[in-house]
Amino acid sequence: MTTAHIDSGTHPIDDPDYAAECKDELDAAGALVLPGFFTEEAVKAVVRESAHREAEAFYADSTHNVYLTPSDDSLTGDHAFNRQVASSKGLLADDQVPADSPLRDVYDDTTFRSFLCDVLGIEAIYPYADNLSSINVHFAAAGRELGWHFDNSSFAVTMLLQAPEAGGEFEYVAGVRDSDGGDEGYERVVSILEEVEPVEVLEFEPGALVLFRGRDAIHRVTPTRGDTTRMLVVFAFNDAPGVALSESALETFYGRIS
Ligand SMILES: O=C(O)CCC(=O)C(=O)O
Ligand SMILES: [Fe+2]
Repeated sequence: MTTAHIDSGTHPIDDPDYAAECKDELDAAGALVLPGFFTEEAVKAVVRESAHREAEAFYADSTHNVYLTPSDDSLTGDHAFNRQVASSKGLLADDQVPADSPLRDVYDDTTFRSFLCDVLGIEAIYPYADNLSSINVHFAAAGRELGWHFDNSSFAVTMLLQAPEAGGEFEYVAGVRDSDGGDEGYERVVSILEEVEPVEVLEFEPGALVLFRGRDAIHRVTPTRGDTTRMLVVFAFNDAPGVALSESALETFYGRIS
């Protein structure tokens, strides 16, 4: 039985043919958008339980390089590795998501998890072993953004809760680096940061499920414009059990380690 928060009439996630179709699309495009994956009621309930907690969100207000690593003094300041971009969005960590939130029903749903495995082509997925990383709610009020970066994890699973009036667009360029092959794509990174190489926009509405291979595709979310905060859920999984983020990563992303 699939949780009622997922519109399984439109998206029959327990049908192997449907999962195979979705896998083909993800493999071909590096991203998969399934509009109306979550019911309107579920989206509304999560907005209702989260919106008033925007002030409790943690804002790192940091600059970082696109590789999310410390800079390297042996390289020049304008090297792709040392160029800094700004990220100013905030987030609620897993331990701030209510126990009875629809987000937990979705995250724990075994049909949903096996669908994700089939689409991603992996055997099994597991929650994070720490109490902060698994389900996060992101907020970007006017002027806030997420700077260009590559993800550490090979895949991301998100759901938009609330779209801003303008801005807050997900921009990306696929295949900029080949992390397995050791090519960090320095030249293209510089060309994208300098707005020479054109970028793509991934369009999605509230309630859509978005699967994205962000380890080798550089991506960002442009600054929100207008009075409506962009709100988005990130469902984070591991392909091995018992994995926690390091204390330094927890400190960077959440400002605390537990
Ligand atoms: O907000 C989004 O749509 C993408 C979030 C993202 O790229 C991330 O959390 O790494
Ligand atoms: Fe990302």
